[in-house]
Amino acid sequence: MGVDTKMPQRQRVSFKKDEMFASHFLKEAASSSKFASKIEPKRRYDILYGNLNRLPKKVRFFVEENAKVCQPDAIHICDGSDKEKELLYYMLQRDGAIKPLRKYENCWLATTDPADVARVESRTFISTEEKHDTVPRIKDGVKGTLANWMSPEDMETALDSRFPGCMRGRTMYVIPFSMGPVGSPLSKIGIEITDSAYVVASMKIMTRMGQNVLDTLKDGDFIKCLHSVGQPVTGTAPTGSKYAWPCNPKDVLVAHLPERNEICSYGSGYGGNSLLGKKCFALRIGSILARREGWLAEHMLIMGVENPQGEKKYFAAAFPSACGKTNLAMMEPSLPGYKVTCVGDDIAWMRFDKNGQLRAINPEAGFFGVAPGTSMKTNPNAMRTIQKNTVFTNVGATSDGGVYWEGMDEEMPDNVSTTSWLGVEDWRKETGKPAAHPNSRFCTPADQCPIIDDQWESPEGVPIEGIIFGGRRPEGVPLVYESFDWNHGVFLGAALKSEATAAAEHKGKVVMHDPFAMRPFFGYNFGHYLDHWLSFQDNDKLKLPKVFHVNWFRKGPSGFLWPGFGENSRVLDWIFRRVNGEDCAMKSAVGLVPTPDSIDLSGLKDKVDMEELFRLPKDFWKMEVEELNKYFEEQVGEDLPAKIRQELKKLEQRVESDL
Ligand code: GTP
Ligand code: SPV
Ligand code: MN
Repeated sequence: MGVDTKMPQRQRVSFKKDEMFASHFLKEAASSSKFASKIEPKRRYDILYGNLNRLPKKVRFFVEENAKVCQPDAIHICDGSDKEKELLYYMLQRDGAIKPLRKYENCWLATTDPADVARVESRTFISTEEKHDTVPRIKDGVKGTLANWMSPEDMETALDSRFPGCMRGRTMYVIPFSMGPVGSPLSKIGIEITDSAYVVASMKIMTRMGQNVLDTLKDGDFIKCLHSVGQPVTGTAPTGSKYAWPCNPKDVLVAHLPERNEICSYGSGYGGNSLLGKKCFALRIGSILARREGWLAEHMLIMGVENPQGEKKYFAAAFPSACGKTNLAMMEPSLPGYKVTCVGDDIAWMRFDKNGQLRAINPEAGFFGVAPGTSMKTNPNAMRTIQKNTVFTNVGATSDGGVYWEGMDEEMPDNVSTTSWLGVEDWRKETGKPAAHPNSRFCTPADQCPIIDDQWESPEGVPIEGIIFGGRRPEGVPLVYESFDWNHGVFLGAALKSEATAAAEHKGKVVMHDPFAMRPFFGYNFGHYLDHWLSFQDNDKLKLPKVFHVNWFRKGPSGFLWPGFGENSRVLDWIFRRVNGEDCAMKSAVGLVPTPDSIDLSGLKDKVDMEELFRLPKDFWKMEVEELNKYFEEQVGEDLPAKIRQELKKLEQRVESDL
């Protein structure tokens, strides 16, 4: 790689030089800062890159305040330039944090500490003055599963015992980033402070990052994101020494302080724990802003679907983590004449425009996609996307400079060996241990996707005509059905369940509730969230999209009943026709299901047992109703909107009378 090995000139700017400026803000900070007692006003910092003086005042104050607390050796203010990118990758490689993958263009491999491989839901908290703003009021003795609340006092203690001095010996990076196209009325700005260069490199891919964001921000407000790997080092990274992924698994804390527009994350350098624009900002804080401002921040892909007649519609779909969003968003339809384009694969920010049309933007600029299971057969467009400028984490490495993971489906020549994500050389399948961690991921720029939608960066967003919910349901839940109306659609979201996956620390394949695929990502009380969704029904100027539920994961004796992936286009075709008002649905106990033969199976290679795919076992649904009732009563309690309770009652009656 053509890296300029000359380090940037060290500008020796110290805080002392700006004492008047700093002391003014310090005084102001003293009363409000959560770390006030720990401030050491005399410390000096090297500014390694960028210019503190040119930062907007509020950003500069945020940086100075946290520099005094975290006490890094140096500060690097990101400008998002190519030069900076080269410098970062150079340093990461020099320190052993990433290795080049010579088979591809500008691709890299990082492997983490085996204890830092996924989101840590049990250590993720939201702190508000009023507990009820964050979690539903439930009975004493019941463990809530819809967001973890922490009191501001406990949060103060938790933060105070972690952040002071946490960046000693490290460089503090300042990342100005925009969620959504820079300058779009739907976009929001954040500043992430981090001591991980890996996080900077990832944020550069996942968000719009750099000087242009600061230019747009001017003196406006932003979401304050503070991140530390939580492992202070003394002295600088020993060049050439064996690299150890910095983290502090026993003290992980992912904290949200919505009343202060702050996110503070400590101890993990991986994924949603550390790329704070993603789940922390775009979903948890985002959902709070959305409710306040009358829009929706959702864990949804956004896709364009063009039918053989050339008519195009956009859909948004919410599936829980590792349940198929990236795959659906990039699918290569098997049905002739259909064309799919990708707007986003994980998060949708949606707002009704003045004509009552729901419009969505993808706040991200990259894909942080699950690697295992991605192949030329399942997701060829993802495979094509990741051939360049991609950072892979926790996948296997091949001796010819490539990557490897379970389900990649590629013949390996005899003379090529694989090193597993844990560093086991000459790894063999027979060991029974995977070459790649099940939550290993690729981090890749969205604009490299060959089917990226031509409107994917449109500032006003794309028009959404259907919302699709889905999860991994091995039993009882049909391939596709449609809600009777909006309220029933909201109920389908509320009742969403799925088998646990490796995206978080859950063990085993137990079916868990994951309402709206947002269980780990709600920023506020789920009961209030339901009220917000239901409220759109009251405005008759809004064109409410149709709502669907899909399940690619129903199982029979010999595995999945439905071939999935590109064949899911057959289900999209039915959904498309329903949105166009075609008479191809009939009532069932659970919702509107396809009339016989209305799902196009032409050209399908293997026979599919459609009867079994759509069977509604009475026992199963009776249990489902009972279990949902228990869940809503225990977990949402008095905060459950009456309309949702009514929908459940209606489902119960239909199950009793129709099945
Ligand atoms: P997050 O990034 O964690 O939010 O995940 P995601 O929802 O984007 O899931 P993704 O598309 O990465 O898929 C996760 C896993 O499910 C991969 O191993 C896929 O191969 C598998 N998968 C996706 N779609 C299908 C499908 O239609 N059928 C089957 N059987 N598996 C699928
Ligand atoms: C998810 O878990 O839903 C992800 C991966 O998209 S992470 O960014 O780690 O949250
Ligand atoms: Mn996700």
